[in-house]
Amino acid sequence: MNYHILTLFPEMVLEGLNTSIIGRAVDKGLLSIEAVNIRDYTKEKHGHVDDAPYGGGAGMVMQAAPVCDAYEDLCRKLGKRPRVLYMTPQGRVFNQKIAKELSAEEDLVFLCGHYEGIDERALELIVTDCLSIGDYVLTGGELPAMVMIDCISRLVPGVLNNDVSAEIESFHDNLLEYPQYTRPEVYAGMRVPEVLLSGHHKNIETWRRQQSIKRTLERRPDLLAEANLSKKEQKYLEELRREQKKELSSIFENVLK
Ligand code: 9D3
Repeated sequence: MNYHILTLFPEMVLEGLNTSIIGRAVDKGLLSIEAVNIRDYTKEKHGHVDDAPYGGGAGMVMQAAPVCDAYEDLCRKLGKRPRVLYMTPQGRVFNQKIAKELSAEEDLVFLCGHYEGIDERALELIVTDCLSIGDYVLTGGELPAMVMIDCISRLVPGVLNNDVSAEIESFHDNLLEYPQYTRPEVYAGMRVPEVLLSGHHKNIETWRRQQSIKRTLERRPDLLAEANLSKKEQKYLEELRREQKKELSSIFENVLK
């Protein structure tokens, strides 16, 4: 996987991605990360890449020419026109499924905006996908690009060690993970659940699945719509839901008393 990041802050993305697992994958030759400084493509003598918006308004808009010229120069070097992912709060919200799809590409271009955005004509000419990382306001697209690169990279074969990547494949049927414990058996008066000390693998497996289902119901009930549960597990979930309802109605009763 070859990433090409078009940005006004190359050192920000390069510094953020040269560590740990991603850095090692680059050293192994599984990934390459190249930052293209959009400012290198300005033709203005003062190196400006932005100007005031036509029609007025606050802030500055990144000009079309340096953005398009940076991309065209890259395409010329690569001999192809890779997908351009524009980092924008107006984009589709990035998720694991999108990551999986993007991990099949050989080259990806990340276009990071700053200021109040990029001249719409540049976007019309080169952008293939608009992506956001969620509904909150950041100062630019660099952190979103880094988030997506981190996420996509761990899906590239060889980046993670093999037993972790086997876990990704199963992805636990859209359920949250069960709680984990390690030594000591008692910490701050709290015992490790007895079943985990029993050595009974079947019971441990059942307990973990149930914990996953319980957590998902409590914390991310939206995920359950896509969950893949056995008949027994569906029954367990129904049981939990009945208990939830009972708790709620006892709260209501107390309020009405
Ligand atoms: C006029 C300024 N803004 C109105 C609220 C729009 C705006 C544009 C660009 C606000 C922030 C930004 C900078 N953010 C990104 O470039 C960005 C982003 C984000 O802020 N949140 C989540 N995902 C993303 S992807 C790119």
